[in-house]
Amino acid sequence: MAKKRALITGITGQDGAYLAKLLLDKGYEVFGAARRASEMNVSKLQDVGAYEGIEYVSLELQEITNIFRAIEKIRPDEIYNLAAQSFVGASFEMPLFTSDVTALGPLRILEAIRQIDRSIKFYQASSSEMYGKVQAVPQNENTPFYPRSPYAVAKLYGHWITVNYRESYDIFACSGILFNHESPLRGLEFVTRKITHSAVRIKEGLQKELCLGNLDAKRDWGYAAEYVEAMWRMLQAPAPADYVVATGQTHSVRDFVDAAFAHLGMELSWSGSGTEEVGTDKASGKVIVRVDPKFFRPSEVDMLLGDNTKARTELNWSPATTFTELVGLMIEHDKKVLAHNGI
Ligand code: NAP
Ligand code: G4F
Repeated sequence: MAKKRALITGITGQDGAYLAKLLLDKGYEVFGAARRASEMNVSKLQDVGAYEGIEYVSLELQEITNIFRAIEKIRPDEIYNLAAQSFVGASFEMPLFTSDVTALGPLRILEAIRQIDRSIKFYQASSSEMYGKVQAVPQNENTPFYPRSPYAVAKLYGHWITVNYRESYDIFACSGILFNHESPLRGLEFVTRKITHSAVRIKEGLQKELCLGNLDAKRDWGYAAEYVEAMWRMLQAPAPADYVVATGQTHSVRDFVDAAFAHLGMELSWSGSGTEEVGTDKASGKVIVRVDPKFFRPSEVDMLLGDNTKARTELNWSPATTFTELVGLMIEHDKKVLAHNGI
């Protein structure tokens, strides 16, 4: 039997690496789409051992012509659209760029599928950020959306255009509403990896303080390597649908900081409040965590908590890694990186 062919956009990102590895292990022919750059960042693909097995294709989501060319040439069975301007904070500074890539990017791919071959299955990387100012707790597939950033508004467009092309043109298109998922491959701009990377450096005396924004924000954090399995399962289901993928547990940024330092054998005491809050290392009496207003967002998502019942029952998917294990594996990775690179 011929191998299935999958095209993954955003191949250089966290999820791109884990999904590529998963599909290669399942015997797929994997085509990885990355935007042309002077040097493509392949470190995450190398970390998971997927770099060699992928055929690379140059693809910019803002440019419809190269999307058509890539799909015509590859004729994939499945397309996973993971590419996006994915950092919420940056979307306030780059709302137009974010909209073009993150909202219109999936439309361009769907339109290419519509015109080239409607049997191509499509996965859209939607986000729990779409719930924003949450209208119910926990959030499931029927919870109304209330986006709070240009990123979330753009993702909401991507979600609805996916639903619309499914309903209008009978395309097997799924929207995965994924809650935050982290890993050692997470970019340093996201709060979890910023914390683990800094905590290890502080422990080793290479950094004095970790400066953060809103410590009270709560997120449903899972392990990325497990979440890509849910993406694949959506495209193997008997019929296309939308699914929440989450752990069903929520923790604050402050909880994450505590867990990271606890894994390193350090305990913090917290004092002050709001922008004056600091975390002090109990053993040394030194302030090692400080709130800095520059990391606050113009509008915040206070709390996310997902209800994964549909994914559990219809896809037989469930998360395995706990919050404490996730923090631990990220810290252990950053310890290795530090020991290896010395920075
Ligand atoms: P990520 O690590 O930030 O990766 C984003 C990818 O998109 C990178 O490969 C990036 O390429 C690519 N990209 C950005 N702009 C592009 C453009 N104009 N044209 C083509 N490619 C472009 O994100 P991730 O954590 O893997 O997340 C994957 C997807 O899931 C994203 O769409 C994200 O918004 C969504 N999502 C993530 C989470 C989460 O918690 N991780 C939760 C819900 C939804 P470069 O290397 O060239 O920058
Ligand atoms: O790690 P974050 O930047 O992730 P955020 O905004 O939740 O977005 C991530 O998850 C979404 C799924 O819900 C994805 F769609 C999206 O692509 C991305 O992967 O921030 C988490 C929380 C926020 O409330 C933020 O205000 O942490 C708070 N925070 C506090 N201090 C900080 C910081 N965030 C960052 N990035 N840096 C800080 O210093």
